[in-house]
Amino acid sequence: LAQLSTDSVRLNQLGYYPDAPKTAAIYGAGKGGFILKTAEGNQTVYHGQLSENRTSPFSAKTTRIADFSAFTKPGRYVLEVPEIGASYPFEIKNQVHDAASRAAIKGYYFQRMSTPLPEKYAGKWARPGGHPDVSVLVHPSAASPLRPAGTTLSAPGGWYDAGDYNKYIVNSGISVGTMLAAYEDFPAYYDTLNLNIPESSNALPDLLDEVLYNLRWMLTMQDPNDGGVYHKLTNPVFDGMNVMPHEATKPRFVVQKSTAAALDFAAVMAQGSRIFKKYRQPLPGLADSCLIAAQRAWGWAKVNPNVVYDQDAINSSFDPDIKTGTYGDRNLADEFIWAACELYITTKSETYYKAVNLFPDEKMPLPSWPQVRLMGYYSLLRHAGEITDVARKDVAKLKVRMVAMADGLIEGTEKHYLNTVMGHSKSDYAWGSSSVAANQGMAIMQAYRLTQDRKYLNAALTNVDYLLGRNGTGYCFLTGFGSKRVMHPHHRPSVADGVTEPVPGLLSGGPNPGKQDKCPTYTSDLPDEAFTDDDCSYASNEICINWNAPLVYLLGAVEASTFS
Ligand code: 9MR
Repeated sequence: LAQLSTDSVRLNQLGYYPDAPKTAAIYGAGKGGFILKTAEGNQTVYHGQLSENRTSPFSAKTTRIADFSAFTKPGRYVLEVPEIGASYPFEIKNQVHDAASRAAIKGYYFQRMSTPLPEKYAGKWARPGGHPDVSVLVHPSAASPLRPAGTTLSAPGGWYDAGDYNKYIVNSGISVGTMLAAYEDFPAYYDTLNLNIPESSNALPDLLDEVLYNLRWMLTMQDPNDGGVYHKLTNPVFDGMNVMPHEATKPRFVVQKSTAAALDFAAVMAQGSRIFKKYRQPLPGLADSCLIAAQRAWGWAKVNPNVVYDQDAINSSFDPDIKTGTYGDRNLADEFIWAACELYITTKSETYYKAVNLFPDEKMPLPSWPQVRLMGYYSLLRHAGEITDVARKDVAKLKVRMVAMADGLIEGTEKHYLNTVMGHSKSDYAWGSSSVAANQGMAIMQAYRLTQDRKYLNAALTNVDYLLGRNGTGYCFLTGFGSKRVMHPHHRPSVADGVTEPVPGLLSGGPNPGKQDKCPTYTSDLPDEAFTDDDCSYASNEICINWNAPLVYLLGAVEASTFS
């Protein structure tokens, strides 16, 4: 008898909503049936036939799909395929992603800097505060007459970007924008969601409290003298892996201002302004401060429309050299679009709408840190009921395009070897591929919101399944969740804290055939399998705020929608 393998049966390791589609991908050719058994009593409750063989375009491996959508009874089950194997146990129940949705937001609490994380909120991942950032040096690349090189400024708080200890405005921008989008789209869901964070008892929903922790830091990155925004706050070089936040005490710098930083900052400050307006108590003045900050950053960007952060150029002119992440986007047209959209929506001033060409072509590029055009479009669609005449025709066209984009993403899912939207093309497996899956899900949810057609919600769920286990690696990519778990993310606190389990609620980057880290433990070069659960793997197994954010959106979206 062939050895039965759990890894051959890939499914969402958390489970499925009773009324949602439910499928597993079985690795291995053949024909035949599958059964569902209760996880505890070993009782067969359902049997079905596997699909025809399918082929992965990346590995030429064969899979078959087990579809048990017709089975809707809540409980804990395993799926078994004779002679192949049985899955990990999973659940069928309402709110099956509730814990994951909360944890993905709470992951940001664990990324907070300049503050201790007491056990009350952080459990066994409690730690002292690190990086006060109250005496940050002005790098020569950032020097101005009023803020000369070597003087200091205070810019505490915010989230660590990723497994490293630096903070980057560009990446903070898309992360905050995505989380605020989640709030704007599903306020009723988030208004009551308690995350057990220090602000849980205040009048603000916890999601907004968490976002505010980073937004307040972002405000400190604006030069009050000209409205420009420093590109990042960073050590010159990355710390060693085995260093806790409070042990990382090297000097920190703000570096050159950039147009991308100013525009991403302007976008989220404008968006934040309209959201925080509702909370004059306990936040008097915050909404106004955000809007003023947004307008000043926009003003700076209009005068400085092409200041790119070019780290090599900076290092050839100034000391010390800066070697940390660059987020050095060179095409700023989309950042102008995003900022203009948010400023227009918040102020209703058509000046912003007309300031740049918001629709230079018909493209609908999936969001990522260097590509934020759709962030602006999502907001326009969300606020379609409040726009002025100037935008009406465009937004009507945009609706059609948004739905067409979702249709394009969905096409082929039914016949796909994993039955997911993720992984139709090799290019999906970029650095941070998990965020591609999550952003595809977020884009498709926009079509669901526009049409209320259930096929979009079902399609978005296929990528939830992908992230939680139905993928080429068999891993559940969210730390703290699933049976085949990520245990060794490239995340300094998780490496250095002496706790066996990594910090929970963080999304691993996922397969990346680029393998730029040259980690020795990869076992595959295949696009959908080039992943190693090893902390040396910053290219496949780091965590990052702009990857968690679309997961927060997607999990919140499915929890807030029809199924729960
Ligand atoms: O997510 C970023 C990815 O798109 C880039 O290809 C990569 C190399 O520049 O950098 C990634 O971002 C990293 C950042 O530079 C530093 N903090 C960790 C980020 C995730 O790996």
